Amino acid sequence: MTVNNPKTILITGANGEVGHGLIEKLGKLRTKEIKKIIALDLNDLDPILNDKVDVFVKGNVTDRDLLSDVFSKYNIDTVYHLAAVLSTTGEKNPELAHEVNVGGTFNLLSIANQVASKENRVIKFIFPSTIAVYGIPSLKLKAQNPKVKENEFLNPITMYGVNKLYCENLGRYFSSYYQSLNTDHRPLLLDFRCVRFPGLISAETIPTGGTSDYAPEMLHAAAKGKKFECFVRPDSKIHFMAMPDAIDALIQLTKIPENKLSGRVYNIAGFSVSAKEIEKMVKKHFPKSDISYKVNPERQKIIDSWSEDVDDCLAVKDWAWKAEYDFKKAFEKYLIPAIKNKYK
Ligand code: AKB
Repeated sequence: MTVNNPKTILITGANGEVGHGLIEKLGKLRTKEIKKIIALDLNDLDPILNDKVDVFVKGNVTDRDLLSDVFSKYNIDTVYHLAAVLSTTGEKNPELAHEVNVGGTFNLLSIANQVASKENRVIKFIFPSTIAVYGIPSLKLKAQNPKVKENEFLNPITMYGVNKLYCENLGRYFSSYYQSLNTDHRPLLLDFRCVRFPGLISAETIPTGGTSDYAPEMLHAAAKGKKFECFVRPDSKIHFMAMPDAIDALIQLTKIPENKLSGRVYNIAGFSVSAKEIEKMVKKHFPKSDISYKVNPERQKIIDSWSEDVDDCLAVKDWAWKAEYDFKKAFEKYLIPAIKNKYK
């Protein structure tokens, strides 16, 4: 069994928020730890990323032939499968969400698994899941269970959450059980690992199609001197993470030896805050910001069903996970300086 070193990496959904952050970070490791970065996206690559990737492939993760072609051309040993239709867009078009989120993930897992088995080498498959896999039935239960464990409340109410939960299990299946009844059952070489991201806040990019988007949208609107109407109640509480921590989590999880992992799906905690607390923090730094509330009942229902915070002791124990940024530090040391610079 061989593991290539340095790495040849495939990143799907390269133009997305996490794609931007990951390519920026991994781009700096090129030549040392990384041989080649292959980026894939539905749309032309954001020009800002052009010189950080070696190969760009324009295409859809639902196109199995295209993905097979990419795997046969390049000696890929690590996949970051970021392409997804997020929760709000998914509720507007659940069929599309299923096709991309489940169909695309199945294609990649199954092709990566075939290649790993045929070439007798390990392929790591890093998958961002989400707190949307949780579905807490009432605000009372949400308040009573502020820190949800990986195996609790797994009754998602969005297509996106349903898709991600299923794909976590697909990843586990391909890594641990694939064709277990086959008589010539071979060792499984697909190494699937997954983190459940909370709402992410980046200073560089603005998300599209998610439901936790009110937090980054509020901040970016204030920085641009624009009004913002928040679509959830001020007391709505979920947890968030600064983008650099999200990127670090993916990279840390990739590097940890497989025998140190007691599971394949990990909660990771950032900071748990209400929309009102975010508003206050935004106003502290942009005192002229104009923020009001007009609740969208459907999006509110989604946020109410997501956990307020998570118990991440498994990630802490297995790979010493710790977010660098708490709420205050995320704003003071990362978001505010970077965003002021961006819109100056
Ligand atoms: C969304 O809001 O859909 C995403 C998520 C929490 O996974 N940001």
